[in-house]
Amino acid sequence: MALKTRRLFCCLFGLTFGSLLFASGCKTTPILEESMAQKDRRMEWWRRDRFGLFIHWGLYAIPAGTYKGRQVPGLGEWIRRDGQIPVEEYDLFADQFNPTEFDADRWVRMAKEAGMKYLVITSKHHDGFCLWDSRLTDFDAMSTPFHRDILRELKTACDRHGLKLCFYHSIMDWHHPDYLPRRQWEQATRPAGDADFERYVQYLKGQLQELVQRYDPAVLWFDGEWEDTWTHERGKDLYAYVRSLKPDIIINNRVDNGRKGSKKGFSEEGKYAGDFGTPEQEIPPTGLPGVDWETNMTMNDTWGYKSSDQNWKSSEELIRMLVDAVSKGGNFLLNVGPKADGNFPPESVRLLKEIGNWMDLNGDSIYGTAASPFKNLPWGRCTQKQKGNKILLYLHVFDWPKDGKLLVPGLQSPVRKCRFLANRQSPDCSATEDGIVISVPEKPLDPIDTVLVLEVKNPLMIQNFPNQ
Ligand code: FHN
Repeated sequence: MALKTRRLFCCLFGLTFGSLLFASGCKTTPILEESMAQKDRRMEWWRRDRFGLFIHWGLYAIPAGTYKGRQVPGLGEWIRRDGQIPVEEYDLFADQFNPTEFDADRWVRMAKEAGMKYLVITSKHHDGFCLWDSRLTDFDAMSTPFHRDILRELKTACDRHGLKLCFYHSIMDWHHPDYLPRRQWEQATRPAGDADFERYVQYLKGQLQELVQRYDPAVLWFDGEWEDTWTHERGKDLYAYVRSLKPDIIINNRVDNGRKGSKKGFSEEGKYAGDFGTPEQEIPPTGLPGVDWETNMTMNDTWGYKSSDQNWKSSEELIRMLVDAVSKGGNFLLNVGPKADGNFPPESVRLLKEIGNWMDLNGDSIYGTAASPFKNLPWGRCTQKQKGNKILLYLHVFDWPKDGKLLVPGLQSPVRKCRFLANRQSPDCSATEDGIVISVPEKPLDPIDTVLVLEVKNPLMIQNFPNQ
């Protein structure tokens, strides 16, 4: 049997029966016998699109950080745990869930106009509440006064506007009677009793089957994988199970338990299941060659809506974070926590619009680009595209040179073309022993990030100076 056919057979066999075939010496990705070429094909759209919207929405938007007149410290979506709200009391929020202003089409249009290409929404967060019409529980949107299938409406809107719909799904579940462990503070009032974690895993898989078969998500973004009940074996099994439901789906590394702490987000390469790393609220100092990763980031401090959280980042900070992540070979997933009425907070609307204004003129320097070939640029970042025998270098200038001379240190390649991305004007460009010097006007086109595009011949010639 030809190698390729054998691999394909192994892969299908592995996927169909959910068994895991460890790579053994052949050039394939670990965990599941899939060739690197197959993985590259599967990841291609994700690596091209670079920029997505994260949405944390659920019952927690109703208290919005305040419970029984008391501001509860911590993240908005953690209020049941941080407010030590008994499950019976928390469930009552379901009777109040009626986001009459919810308009999936408006949400998706705001994401699209911000330049986002995919949308990751919490199908179920740690509180266990489900945003779709699940046959496996009544703790879902259909059992509330709202009585609508939110994920179905978002799927229709994403298909209409050409965005990929993706789901965040929490392994940890503070509502399901079979999930273990119980929260420390509720063990006396909510004892484990005959809780059966294996039965919970079947529930988890049953809901994932509903989600994949009904809404065809492009990514499953797992979370809540850090408790002892979630083992490496279970992580590998769940990865294979979901891939068996939809072989070309992309799954993050939180399906397994290999992350080095929630702030690092990466798993030990090749040993744990998952297609990309998930650094949270931070951008790694450098990218990791050959490793796919995506920074997930809030616009303020909390993921789920919290009315007291007014610590909003500026569009300058967020645009530069997007560029920084992409310049290191990563994706950027920017979060909005909608309010209980179904509206995005006005600050989020404004920030998405401001980011979209920049992306309208400069999106080419983000989509389909690869990491910078430079170790360090004192004035900003660089992203690049290879097109046949030429390379496009997108120079992202955050700090505008006061003397009108922008030095690209160490670049030795002759520059064929040099222009501003936003208005296509061509400044003078000259080669010096220190690198390429571009004569720029007194004022930047965009004080947040002015993008210049250099076209050079492949292969790139860069001399790295010792102090760079
Ligand atoms: O506990 C969650 C948190 O609520 C939020 O969903 C973030 C998003 O990445 N993930 C977990 C914290 O690491």
